Amino acid sequence: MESTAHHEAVTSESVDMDAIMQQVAEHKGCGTSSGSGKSSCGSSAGESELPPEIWEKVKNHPCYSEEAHHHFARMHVAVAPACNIQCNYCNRKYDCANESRPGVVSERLTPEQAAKKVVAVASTIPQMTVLGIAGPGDPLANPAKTFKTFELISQMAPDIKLCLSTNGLALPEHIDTIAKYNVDHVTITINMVDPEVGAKIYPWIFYKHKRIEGIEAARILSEHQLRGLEMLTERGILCKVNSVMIPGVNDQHLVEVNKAVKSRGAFLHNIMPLISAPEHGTVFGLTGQRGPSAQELKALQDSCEGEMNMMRHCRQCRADAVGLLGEDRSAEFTTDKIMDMEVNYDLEARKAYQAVVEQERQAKVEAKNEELAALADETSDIKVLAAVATKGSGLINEHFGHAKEFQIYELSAAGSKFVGHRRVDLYCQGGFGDDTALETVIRAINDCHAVFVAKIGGCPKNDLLKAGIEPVDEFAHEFIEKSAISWFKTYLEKVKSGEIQHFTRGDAEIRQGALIADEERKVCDGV
Ligand code: CLF
Ligand code: SF4
Repeated sequence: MESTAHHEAVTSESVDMDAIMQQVAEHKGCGTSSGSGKSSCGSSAGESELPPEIWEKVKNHPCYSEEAHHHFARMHVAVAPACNIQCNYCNRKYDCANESRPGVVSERLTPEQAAKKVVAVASTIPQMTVLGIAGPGDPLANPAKTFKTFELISQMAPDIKLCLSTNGLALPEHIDTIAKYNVDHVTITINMVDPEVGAKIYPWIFYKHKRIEGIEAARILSEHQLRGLEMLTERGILCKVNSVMIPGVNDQHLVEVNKAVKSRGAFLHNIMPLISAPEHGTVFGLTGQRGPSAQELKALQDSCEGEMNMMRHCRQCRADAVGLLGEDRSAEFTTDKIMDMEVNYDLEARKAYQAVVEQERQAKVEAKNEELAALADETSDIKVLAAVATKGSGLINEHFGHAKEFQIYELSAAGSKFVGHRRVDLYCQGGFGDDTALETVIRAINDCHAVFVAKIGGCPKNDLLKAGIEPVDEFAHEFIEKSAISWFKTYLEKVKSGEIQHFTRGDAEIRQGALIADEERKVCDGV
């Protein structure tokens, strides 16, 4: 049954897809936005930098638009347990590490349970706009469950965008079905385009009822990934490519991957850090393969940014994630709870709520642009990073001690740019501060000059200052980018007047484990 409003909208859009994809291909990386002359890069590209048809597709997708991720939520349903390949950064006890950080596992659902869950979440969280299937194995190694789930959801919740994430091995054979179910967005994890590099990442694939190993396995996988990408973009389906950065294995090679996927029409490239703690029991974890540092990751993302749109706000979320990208509300929607929930899918109420969110977002963009105008004549080439404690909505609205992550912005004469996030241990332990956690927070934001917070106590303030990071609480509950630009203007003035000296900060650490809250959740039951 496909005659839904959602499907009709998508079908009418598809008429002009050739032109749209041409426009996507022509939109390369840093575009210069009209008016201010400031650049806006990658997935931070806003309404003024994208063709209107593309903007319509990405404006409320939290992964495809950096701006949207402050306001709109996604959810995953874990309906796909099996996988058809083996990655050296994966332990099958956990969720697919192509879109999830290892160390957490999801509750498996039937398509019917999944559909009920989507309706329950959409009724509770009206800003939830996207449903993704990202595991816990590979969605296309479980095609019947995956497509049944999409079918049910498109009937029950027609305004929700459908999203799929796959390793790509089975992609070419399922393109028509993906198009048939109006899946709006597809992610393919592509870690290499050279089978010799691939053989170091993938020990085997399972293809045509046979297990194939080594370079031949990587060759088949790569061919299917790239062919699948071409077939999707030919049909006007927006594609994102995820790549796991594995230092010494594929880090340099990812520049080549970036070029290969861009030339095949990928809209967005998401280079993610390898997470390889030994306790996850992955091949890379056990052989001591390290992940990249924060600056190594940023340098690679920066070097690819001139080529195409880069995603930098990925949270490597779990296969049953629910909520804004930086939060995890999955514990509110376990199967037991959903089955008892009375749900009322009110499309009009969802639309009305989203219209309010859109207004908030516009206000944020306007505030930023106003502040940006004051930097118009600025010629300094100083760039600094700033960490921000936020609960969402683009506001500095989180206390230092309550932050589970800090968002990182790069500030320069061009304005502010979101460049990543750093997951941290909670400093506040209910009445007292955890000094060990504070050390890890400082290591996680050690490349930043300032940290913006809604509130901070005296002790962490002093320790941050000693570490060379300025705690800033004067912009509590104000818009992040407007405030950060305002602070940066003052910083430049102080440097120019000689009041302070600008210096380059060091590197920072990317946290290797799962969040504490996740570790307290259910034990693994294996695939
Ligand atoms: Fe999910 Fe992936 Fe769709 Fe997003 S996640 S299937 S594209 S709706 Fe997003 Fe999560 Fe990163 Fe994935 S933050 S892991 S990129
Ligand atoms: Fe694991 Fe995902 Fe790789 Fe399959 S595709 S082996 S589930 S990381």
